[in-house]
Amino acid sequence: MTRNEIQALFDLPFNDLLFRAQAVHRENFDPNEVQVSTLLSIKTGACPEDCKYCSQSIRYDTGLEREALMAVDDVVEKAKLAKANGATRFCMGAAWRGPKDKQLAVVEAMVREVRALGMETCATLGMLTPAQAGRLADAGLDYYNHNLDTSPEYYGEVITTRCYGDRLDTLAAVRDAGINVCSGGILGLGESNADRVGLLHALATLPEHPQSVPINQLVRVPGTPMADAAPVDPFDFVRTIAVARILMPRAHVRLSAGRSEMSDELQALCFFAGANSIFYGEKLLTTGNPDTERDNALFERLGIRPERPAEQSAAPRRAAS
Ligand code: SAM
Ligand code: DTB
Ligand code: SF4
Repeated sequence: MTRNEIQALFDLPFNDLLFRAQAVHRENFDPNEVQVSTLLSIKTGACPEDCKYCSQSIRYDTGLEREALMAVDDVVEKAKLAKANGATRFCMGAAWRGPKDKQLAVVEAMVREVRALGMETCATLGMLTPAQAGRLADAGLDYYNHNLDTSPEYYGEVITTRCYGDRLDTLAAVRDAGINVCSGGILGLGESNADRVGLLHALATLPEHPQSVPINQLVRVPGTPMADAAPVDPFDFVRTIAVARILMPRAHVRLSAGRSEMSDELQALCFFAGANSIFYGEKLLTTGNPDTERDNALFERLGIRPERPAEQSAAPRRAAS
């Protein structure tokens, strides 16, 4: 798939694009099921990286309170709550450039215990070496989130403390360890439409499609360089979901950050375009998310059911295959 071919999908009349995306969606998924994940920030703020969108970078004064790495028991309590509220996957995020080996040992314990609750586990900890990815796989980690964020050309405008190649290396380490890859991007960083094409091209031409593709709308955080970025045209957001669905037919496409700013009608269009996963629970990592009552009501009004996770295997994917 070339960038020109992807651009041609973006250029389709809206109804034609959505019809195609919905057809692909139906061939691969139950169109009335949406996967439900809950996020927890297990280590907050003071991140050495300079991602211009992020509340947690040490370089910007966002008023965020720092929190050291949480205790394993406290994380397990939060996971139990998320499970009781209906989440089937628990995603643990840390504001690190990458974990130190001692920190990773604590995360491994979290993964083991959350998995023992019968939940799917996901972590997003920054860059990983192949050895670190192997350790997480051995602990039973189901998914690792590591976003490409934008096109390779635009990346340097958003982050200067690491490069696109670093991101691709971590994704390779995760894939090779047999952990499911969760990788997507953010819209609203001031990128052009061509950059959105470039992002989806990069994701869809990885050696394997990511199993999960989060599409975030920038949450504009006061104090960050992106605080006043122009809002995304909602139809362009829907188009991006639709093109992601067509390019990566078997991936769960997640309607991720930014739902608090979206109407129910816009979210419904995103589901129609092929989004079939959300973050559920009142908080993302540091910013707000729709409250659970609103999400439950939306699912009810749209006839959407939460997706039940695949039978949990006793061992991680690597050992199982
Ligand atoms: N520090 C790790 C990293 O960046 O890989 C993991 C945590 S980081 C907060 C996870 C992802 O959240 C980022 O890659 C970015 O795509 C997304 N993100 C962070 N701040 C955001 C914001 N203000 N709006 C939308 N997405 C955001
Ligand atoms: C992803 O793509 N989006 C999530 C998750 N992966 C880790 C994070 C969204 C963060 C939004 C800003 C915040 O709450 O700090
Ligand atoms: Fe740090 Fe991740 Fe935020 Fe970048 S996105 S500043 S790496 S926490």
